[in-house]
Amino acid sequence: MQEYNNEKDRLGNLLLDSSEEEIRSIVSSMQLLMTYYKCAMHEIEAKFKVLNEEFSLQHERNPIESIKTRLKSIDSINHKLKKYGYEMSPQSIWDNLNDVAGVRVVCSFMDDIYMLADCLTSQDDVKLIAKKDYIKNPKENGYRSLHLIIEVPIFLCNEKRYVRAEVQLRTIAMESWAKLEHRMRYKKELRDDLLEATHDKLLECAELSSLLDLKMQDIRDIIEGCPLEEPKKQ
Ligand code: 0O2
Repeated sequence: MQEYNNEKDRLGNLLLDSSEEEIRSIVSSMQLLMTYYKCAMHEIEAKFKVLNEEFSLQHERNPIESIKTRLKSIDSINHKLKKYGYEMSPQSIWDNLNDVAGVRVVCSFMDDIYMLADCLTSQDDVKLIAKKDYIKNPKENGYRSLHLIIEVPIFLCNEKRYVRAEVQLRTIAMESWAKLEHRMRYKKELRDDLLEATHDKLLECAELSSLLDLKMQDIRDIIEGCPLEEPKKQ
């Protein structure tokens, strides 16, 4: 009952003016929907783990540093639907949002990002819906990442259902920049003078991070391009 009441509180406006029975039905639809998204995240995470294992066996290094999954909060879902003028309902979430399930993959090197994205999207059960390459075309503030909107099947008792999710692939340097920028500025209602005073500095940091990525990849290419030293004879 505790869980039901918490859900009830969090669903806010959606539940105003609804009868107890309607509330129960909305809450249970929302729980089912969130379960679909959670399962989709697990499926995608498993796919990346398999790719990481296979690659590390062949190349003796891991292309993936970390994988994080996140389910969008009800508040954030509500906010986004409102922003785009959609109503808040389970059907509207399903129809209009692509990023309720999110998977973030932090890679060692920039070309690992494209290699993993290609491997994932060429799997025959993965449908690529959209791709935004903020590495080749960084956002105006310097933000870099490769974003994929995909659909993956989840297998339920009596059906196979395709569920949408957002995958973000980025390097360690891109992740550090995005994390700090997110903490300090992203979606914060900062005063105009503060936005102005920090814009160029953040952009400069993003460019330095990008240079770091390129140099690191260069170093790796030199090392990987060289034959291994023969073991010394005793
Ligand atoms: P959170 O808090 O990370 O979940 P929209 O989703 O409507 O804003 P769009 O075009 O669908 O717009 O999304 P886009 O541009 O592909 O970016 C979606 C996600 O990318 C964001 O999710 C962030 O995680 C990340 N992102 C995009 N731009 C920036 C940025 O400038 N700085 C940082 N740090 N992250 C960014 P959410 O749901 O907005 O936020």
